Amino acid sequence: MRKRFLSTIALAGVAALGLAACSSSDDGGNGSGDGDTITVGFAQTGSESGWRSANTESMKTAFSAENGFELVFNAADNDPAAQITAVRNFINQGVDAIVIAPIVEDGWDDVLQEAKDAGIPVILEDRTVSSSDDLYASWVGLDFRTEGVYAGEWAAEEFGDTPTKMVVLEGTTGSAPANDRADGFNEAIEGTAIETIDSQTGDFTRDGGKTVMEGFIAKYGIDGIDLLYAHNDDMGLGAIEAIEAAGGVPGVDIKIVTIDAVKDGMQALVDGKINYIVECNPLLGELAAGLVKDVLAGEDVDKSYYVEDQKFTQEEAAEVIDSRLY
Ligand code: GZL
Ligand code: ZN
Repeated sequence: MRKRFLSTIALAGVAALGLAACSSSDDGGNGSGDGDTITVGFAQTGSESGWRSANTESMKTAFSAENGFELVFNAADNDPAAQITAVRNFINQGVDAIVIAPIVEDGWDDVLQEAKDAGIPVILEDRTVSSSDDLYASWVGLDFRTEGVYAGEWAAEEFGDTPTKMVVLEGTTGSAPANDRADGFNEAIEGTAIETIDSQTGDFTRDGGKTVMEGFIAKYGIDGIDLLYAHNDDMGLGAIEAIEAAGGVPGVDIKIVTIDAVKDGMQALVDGKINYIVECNPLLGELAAGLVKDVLAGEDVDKSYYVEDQKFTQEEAAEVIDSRLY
């Protein structure tokens, strides 16, 4: 499948298309987006990380009244069952469109079919689902597998043939980023002397990262761990607390590579406590809003839109940290 990467310009272009498509003609339809307010139900994962807060802010800014939306927001506290219930409530409420950042990939077939039967288009943002893509109109997000490859390529470059003991803080079990970041990283380190001695989920939260890292340190000791791969900055930041509490020096005794590049993660990178960060861009709101308008206006849209990610060394982070939007 040809991947369509959107640079920032293209990203704005698609969003503008969506916004323009529904301001040109005013058919005064039933919330079809032309002249009327579009009621959108947004089922967010929860508020598990700094990344999530930035994503929620981006979505709320884009799905604003001045942009022609009424946003019905639900945060499911990282509970997949609660998130499906929220989507079912949106269907019963008769919203014009539904946007979902699915906590986990599986279990979506039934409720997506119900939305389809109710004639309510679904746009996915951020994470993806394992359901057939005829059950949703479009998806916009990041290439999690490539993020994992970038992190693994750094580790392979950094450690090469040196026997290296690595522990992994996995994202939410069953989530697309956790699955794909693991796959990409492992592919990139094939053939190196990096050995995964332990791997557990910290559920993308700081507390989760700290608790699991405390367990790893209790089991292996600071000296028994050379490298930590954390699927997001927040778990890496929690691990840093655990390493320091045990008298270790994060970024030196244990090298750390994470994914997201949120402000606090980038600060830790500048401070030398993290060694490399792969970005995962949370600013998806404008594109998602443009897609909702395009879909409601009957425009042809692709099934997936990928937003480009960057990656940062400590030096590169120091250069950009003050100008970053999140
Ligand atoms: C990735 C996103 C992940 C972030 C975490 O796009 O789904 O969820 O990497 C967030 O920080 O909790
Ligand atoms: Zn229109």
